[in-house]
Amino acid sequence: HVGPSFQPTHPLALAPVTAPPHSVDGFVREFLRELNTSAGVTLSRSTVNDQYLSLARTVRHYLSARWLENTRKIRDTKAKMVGYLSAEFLLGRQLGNALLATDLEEIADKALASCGIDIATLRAQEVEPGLGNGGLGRLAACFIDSLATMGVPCIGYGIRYEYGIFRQTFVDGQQVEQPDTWLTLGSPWEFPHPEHAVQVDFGGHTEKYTDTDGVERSRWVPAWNVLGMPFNYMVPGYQNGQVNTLRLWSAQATKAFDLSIFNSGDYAEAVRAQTFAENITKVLYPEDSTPQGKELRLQQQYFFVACSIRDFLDRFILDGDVRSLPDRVIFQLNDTHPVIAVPELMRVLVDIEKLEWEEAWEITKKCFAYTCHTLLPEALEVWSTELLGRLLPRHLEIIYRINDEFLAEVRAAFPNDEMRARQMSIIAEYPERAVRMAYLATVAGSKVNGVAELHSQLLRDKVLHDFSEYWPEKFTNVTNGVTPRRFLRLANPGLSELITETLGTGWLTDLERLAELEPYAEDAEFRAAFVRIKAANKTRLRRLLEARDEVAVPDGHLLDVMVKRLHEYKRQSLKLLHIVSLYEQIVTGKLSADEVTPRTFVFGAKAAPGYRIAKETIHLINSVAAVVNRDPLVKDVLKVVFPSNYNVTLAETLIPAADLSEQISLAGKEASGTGNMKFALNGALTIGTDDGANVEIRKLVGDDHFFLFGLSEPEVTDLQTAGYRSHEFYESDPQLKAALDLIASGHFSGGDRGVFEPLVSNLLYDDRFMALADFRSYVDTQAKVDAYYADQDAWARSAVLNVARSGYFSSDRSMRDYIDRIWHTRPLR
Ligand code: Z57
Repeated sequence: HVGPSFQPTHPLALAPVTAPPHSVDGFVREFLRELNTSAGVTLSRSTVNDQYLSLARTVRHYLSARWLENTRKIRDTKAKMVGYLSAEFLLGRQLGNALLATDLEEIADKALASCGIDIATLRAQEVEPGLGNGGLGRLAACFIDSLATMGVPCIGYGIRYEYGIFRQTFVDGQQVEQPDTWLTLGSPWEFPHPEHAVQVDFGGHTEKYTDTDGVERSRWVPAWNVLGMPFNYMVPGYQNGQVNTLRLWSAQATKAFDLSIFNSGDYAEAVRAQTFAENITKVLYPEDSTPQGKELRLQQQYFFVACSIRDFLDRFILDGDVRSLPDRVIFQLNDTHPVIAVPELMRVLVDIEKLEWEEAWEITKKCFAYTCHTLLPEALEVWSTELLGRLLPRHLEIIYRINDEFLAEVRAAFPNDEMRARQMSIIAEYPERAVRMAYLATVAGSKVNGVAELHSQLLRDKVLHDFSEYWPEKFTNVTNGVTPRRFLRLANPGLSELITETLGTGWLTDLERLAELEPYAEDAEFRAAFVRIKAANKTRLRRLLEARDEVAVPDGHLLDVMVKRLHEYKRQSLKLLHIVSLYEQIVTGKLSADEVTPRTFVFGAKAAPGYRIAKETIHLINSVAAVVNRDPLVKDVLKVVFPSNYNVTLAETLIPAADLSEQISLAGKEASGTGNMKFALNGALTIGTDDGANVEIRKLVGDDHFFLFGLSEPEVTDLQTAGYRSHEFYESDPQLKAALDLIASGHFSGGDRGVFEPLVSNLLYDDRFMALADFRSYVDTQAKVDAYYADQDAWARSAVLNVARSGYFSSDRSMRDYIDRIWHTRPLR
């Protein structure tokens, strides 16, 4: 470690780091140097992987100079930073984004071509870091992209899972999970920093003692520990010379483990201990919105936030004055996963820094803000006090004290209202004593936000009602957004070029400027160009799916796409009932094939491995696809495509090709949705319920350019209260009955009625998410989609208006809202 007294004498060591020359020759030289010195091969002997790794490292060199400078500036100016704490960062491939950020796309193309290499082959070699499940993880990735682009100092803190989200394959139509070995071919984007490793303690007990100042204190006597090894990733802003940091933690065994090896003489036992430590960051939990309450998961959560808080203090609070912390950082809690950071900061301030409890609490409250991403009660994390007390005894003590003081306040404000105090308690008593992490976050956070207008309102009215009554000013909304760099410029270069030809440059970092496209919706030539681009994107998708999945996507179809995690509340089964119904009507002659608009239905979805109904739904989609796709009666009219392993990379080809975006969750269940924004931005029309950010999309693009259907949230609540019996909808709608009966008959399971019986029964006798109640409205609206699509000109006009009116959904705007309403940080310079 080089200390402050280190005085370099060579003049080159004193000069700032410089990037290689921004030219084809400069790039070639750097690339060949990487091949020779890092990969250790000559160009003629190099493999595609050697070339990809060398290309990645070459691009990295252009960024690192700016990165080092940026980090220095943040430290010197003591700028307030955002510390984005998230158990997931679903980054997607890095190469394309790095080339775009450095404005090296053309140069790299030419440089590699001159070496006889097609850059597309190298791009395809990259395995995306899938360190997230879905919306929440991808949102974190969009946010750090926007902050870098806006020059706002941010450090993302998360977990470097050795295995990210599983690779999905289908065997006989059923999902089979394979480990995601994303690191095996090398990871050129990360910088390991063993010198910044941090020790994290676990287990043991607490004890009272009298400190040297005579004060009675509590201290933690932990039983075991692991080492947190940081890996840095550069987060480049879009062509602005700003590079922020994402720091992901990996668990390793500490010296204590090594010592136990030496002492025990039991080699196998000692290695087992090593493995035990490294297990903590071994794998991403694949449940999206349904926490399993597993001990290892709590270990992951504490591990990464303990590392991150220690790291922030060590690297940015150089004078050791922890009282300045609120001026230096705001930790944004991405859902409840990092909420154990609250008692951890209290522990550091009180037990280690020896601050008074009251002062520590004032600091802690200023340092955190909490984003809630759900409305489903089963998604709200609780940790049993038994487990928490066993793994983190001191933290449990701290949580109890936070709760005692909070409840004393509540009781003072509402005397004789013990029910209220009990309802608001951070500690739940039934079915077991447990810590409600969302309540802890709400009590500790300076702000609590939902992720779309409707969601934030429902948080205030329902999920956190008592808290919003008590602290109305604490609650706010920040509607989600998506980064237009990845999801428009990189994913849809054709449309991006058309926009630049029309508006000039600048729109990519000022997305509201898309509004200037509005008049072009009336311009036949512009519409024709738009339609050509959509067709080219479909061709690109067709080629990809042919190569990737050996499926044929017909030409000239309406492309209807539903891609998202598989979840009952998202209602993939409703989409499926529509398909089965169309099929049933055509096959039985109730509907003539030439009355329906030829459509290709695309699904992409992973199911949590333990989520039975979700997995059965995947099986049913594949089974329906198999039957529909080989039936000559619907040939050329209906096609169902379900490529396996939907991920960010596939999304980037799929979304720009879509005509119709399916956003059909039961109203009041989808917190926001972000896929909905990506589709609209790429000129797909939405068929959707009045849920999450759909509400805002519809308001902005206009009712004439959005297909709304289904119950509203208040109607859902009323129907629930009145008593929902899905069976009645089945009985009273012959079309719905016929579709469900066809599935129940075994038609899609080789005559076996048992295979999909649980799914059918679930819909008929439970249907928690009211798919049957919304069926009629859905299929009627789909008929309107068909009719509208027949008017290609009107459709294109609406599609262009969707693009023109989606500027609001840039994650740059979300970041401005966080800054104004929550963080109060400023860009550098
Ligand atoms: C997750 O991806 C989301 C919520 C969760 O509670 C968990 Br756990 C994972 C999603 C919501 O379902 C989406 O509606 C939302 O758009 C996304 O988070 C980002 O806010």
